Parts: sequence; C-alpha cells; structure tokens
Amino acid sequence: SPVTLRRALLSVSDKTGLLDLARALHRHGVDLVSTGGTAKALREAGLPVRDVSDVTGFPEMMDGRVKTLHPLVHGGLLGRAGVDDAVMAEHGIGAIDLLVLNLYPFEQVSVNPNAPMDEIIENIDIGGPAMLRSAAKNFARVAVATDPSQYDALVAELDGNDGALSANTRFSLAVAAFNRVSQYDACISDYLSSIVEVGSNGVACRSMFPQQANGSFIKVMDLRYGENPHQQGAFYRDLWPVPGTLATFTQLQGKELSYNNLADADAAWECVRQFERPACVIVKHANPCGVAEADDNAQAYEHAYATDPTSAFGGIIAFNRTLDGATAKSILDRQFVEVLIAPDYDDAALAYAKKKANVRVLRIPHGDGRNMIDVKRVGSGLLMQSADNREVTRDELKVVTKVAPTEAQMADLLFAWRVAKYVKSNAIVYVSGSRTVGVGAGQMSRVVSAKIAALKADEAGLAVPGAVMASDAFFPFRDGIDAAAAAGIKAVIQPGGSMRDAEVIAAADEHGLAMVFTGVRHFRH
Ligand code: 93A
Repeated sequence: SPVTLRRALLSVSDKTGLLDLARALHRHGVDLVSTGGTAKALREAGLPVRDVSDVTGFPEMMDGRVKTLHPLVHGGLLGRAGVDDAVMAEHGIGAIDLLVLNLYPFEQVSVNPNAPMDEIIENIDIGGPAMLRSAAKNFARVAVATDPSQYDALVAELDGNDGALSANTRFSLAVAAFNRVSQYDACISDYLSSIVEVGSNGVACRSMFPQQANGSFIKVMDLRYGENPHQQGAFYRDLWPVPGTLATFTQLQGKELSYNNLADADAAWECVRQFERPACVIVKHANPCGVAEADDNAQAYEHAYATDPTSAFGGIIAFNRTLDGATAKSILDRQFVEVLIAPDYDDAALAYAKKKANVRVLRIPHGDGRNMIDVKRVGSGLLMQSADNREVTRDELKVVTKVAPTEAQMADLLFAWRVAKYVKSNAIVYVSGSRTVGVGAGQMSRVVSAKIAALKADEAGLAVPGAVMASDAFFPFRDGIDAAAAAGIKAVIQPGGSMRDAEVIAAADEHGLAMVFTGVRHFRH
C-alpha cells in the first residue's frame, strides 16, 4: 500500500539534483533531516532542515567517519509499521520514510592510479551502505533513492499521488539499493585484493589479477536465446563501459540482436576500428571473411565482399567511417545482411536501411578505449588474461630472407597482419592491394589453412600470384611455405620462433619469397 512521506533523511556525496528534490519534498510537507555537507547545501538554498546530530544528540565525529551510525537513525529506518510502534515510542525513535543517499565516490577516486591509498581508504563509505541496507530491507514502509537519475520519477510520483509512494516503487528502489551496495562492495574488494605493495609515496601498486575477482556487470538486454535455440542468453556490459567498444552501441533499427550477432559484431567492429583509412570488415561465424582498406566506403565494401561472396551472405558488416547512402544501397540491394555497424550513418543511409526493416543497424561511436581483460569460462572456473592489444609496427619487423619485401608488399604485409589477429587460429590470410584475397581460419593444422586460403581465392576468382601471406603463429614445418609459394604468394609475415625456422627460411629463399618476422603471436580461439 502507498506510504505518505512525513520525514526524509538526505545524505548525498553527489549533490546533483538535490535541491529540486528537496524543494519537492518540502512542498509535500516532508520534514528534512540531513548530514553535514548536505544540510549546509539545503540551508543555503533556504530550505528548513534538521541536522542528524540534532536528532541523535551526538556530534558528527572522527572527520565524519561516525555521523549516522546511531540507533535513532537505524531504528527510524528499520522500525516496522504496526510491529515496532511501541518500542519506537518508548525510545523516542522517529520514523524515517525516505532515505536519499549516494555513497562516497570510492569508484571514481580509486580508478586514479596516482591517488594515495589513504585517500582511497577514506572514501570507503560505512554509514552510507548501512543506511541503504536498513532502508532497503524495510521496503514495506521505507523508500530509498541512491542516484540522482531516480529523482525525477520520484517527484512525479509524489506530485501525482498526494505525497505518497507506491509499494511497487519502494520495492524496485530497494532492489536498486542492494544492487548499488553490491557494486560498491565489489569495487572495494577488487581494489583491496589487487594491492601488491604500497610505495613510499603512499600509492598502491596493483595487480591486474587480484586474489579475488568480483567485477560488476549490468544487464543490457535479455536475448531470445544463446548460441543455440535451446540455450538461454543475456548481454551484460561493464558497469563503466570502455569508450569505443561494442558495449556502447545504439541499435537504430532492425530485428532483435541475437547472441551470435553480438559476438560477431564485436569481432567485426574490433577488426575494422584498427584501420586508419576507410575500411570494411565482413564477419561470418566470428571470422572475417573479407576485409579491405580503400579510398572510400564503397570501394572498401566491394573489395571485402569480393573475397568471399558466398560467405558474405548473412554476414555482419562493419565500417570505420560514417556510412553513406550510396554504399548502404549497394550493400542492401545486393546481399542479405544480419547486422550493419558504423560509427555513424548519414541520413540517406538511414533512409535506405529503413526499406530493409529487419536489418539490424548499430551505431558505435569511436573512442580510444580498449577492453583490457579477456575472460573465458572453463569448467566452474575462469581463464583471465590481458586483452591482445599488441600492435606491431613496421620498425619491429625483421627481414629474414635474401630478398626483402617491396614497399607495396610491406604495406600489404602489415595489413594482412592486422587482419590475421582477428581470424581464429590457425589463421592464414592472403592479401593483395589492401584487400583480402583468401582467408583460412580455424583449422587444426597450419598447412591446411594455407591451402584453404588459396582455395578460397580461387573460388572467388581472385588472383593470388603476387599476393602476400600472414600467419598468426610460426610455421612448424616448411610445408605451409611450400603451399603458399605454390599458390603464388610472394611475401610472408609471421612471428618466427619455430625450432625449424632455419628450414622455413630456407624454403622461402628457395621459392624466392620475402619473409619478415614480427616476434609477436596472435593466437585467437
Ligand atoms: O563516514 S561514513 O562512513 N560514516 C557515517 O556515519 C556516514 N553517514 C553518512 N559516511 C557516512 N555517510 C555518507 O556521507 C553518505 O553515504 C554520503 O555519501 C555522505 C554525505 O555527507 P555530507 O552530507 O556531509 O556531504
């Protein structure tokens, strides 16, 4: 049943929206009680407010460490209507019907790697979570707000409801409060668990892989099903999503996104966003089946599509530039598309996409962030690793053959290397003129991947002779080089480091190939 508010306790670190909310409460005849800084802000705005210390008869002490930890506060939040009335009267405990509280900014302070540990520890809120829990547990009578984003709806409900809040509202606010406390505690626990040592400057040095890993994820959406229809699925994002990553997408039109759509969209977007020139990546079953960099979107798409028109059917297509109407038209007129991804779309592109209402159109704004940790579930455990964000520059390449790559081959080798990083191992990528001509993915043997790449190029009617090859890991034997040379490959990029490097280099020299070593491997499983 609705509860008419008589008394509210306000204690907020983030004072955003505080005054408007407090004025609305005052208008509805609610008594305001508040902690130091919050009370000051209310008083300065001319609102009548009682200090908590006045209610408890205790001053705020220990630099604010103890301000609300008192039975008169917690009794006021926890007392049950119709059960605890007598004991409340006996001890002079006044009921509090609304708690408006947001916590000390531990999360914001602790992300700063230079913040002294003392300052971070001081931002562990104790009284705040205690009150949130008291108020949330007692949702039968009490309402609790934890974030300024909730205030407008609260005021609207009070205005439309004669100063009362419904049971549904109180319950959903209580759930939000427990969610908030759990995020907050997870963050404190993650932080403290990660400390390796504290420097003489008081700044903590932290491990990427703490003793205990909690993490906090927020549901973005339920999915119709998982990887297969008999599996259930949902998509969660980090509490603070990294700018420029899939989690920041907006869906502009189209059918509901599926589990596989999102997995493939991530691969396509991460691959395409690494290129400087206009680029297009087409993904099927988590592998790029065509990638091209060109002078404009249209040409990039044509080239990417031409690598493997069969596989491009029903693909996920990503661009790193605003998608224009003409390119959108040429894609949608030609082929079935599951998902289109671009940092933005011009009006003509959006208007054209509307004609294919089922096509899912995602906007992912560019940002320079990268996901830092990869997670994979195994058994009832997690494998965690720092994400593969390693980029290889031209100066790192070591020419190991008698002939060195030409300028044009060098550009293609670096392009092929960037693509290979996003192809499932064993990955072999054939490239000519900043476009893939054949991709061999996900094989258990490297030589078969090399043969598949040649077969793909042949099927697409693309000329391999003169093309270059990237391999995500070293060649264990010379057979992969022999297969590539037979297909007409002229230059190779690979990590090197095999026991049989000498044999592999000799094979390349025998075929007159140029080969460079990166010293970096890009397994992707
Ligand atoms: O230092 S505390 O852990 N001890 C407390 O008793 C206490 N009561 C409220 N932190 C406490 N708070 C927090 O103070 C609230 O969670 C809120 O973040 C902040 C509001 O303080 P002020 O009104 O002085 O700005």
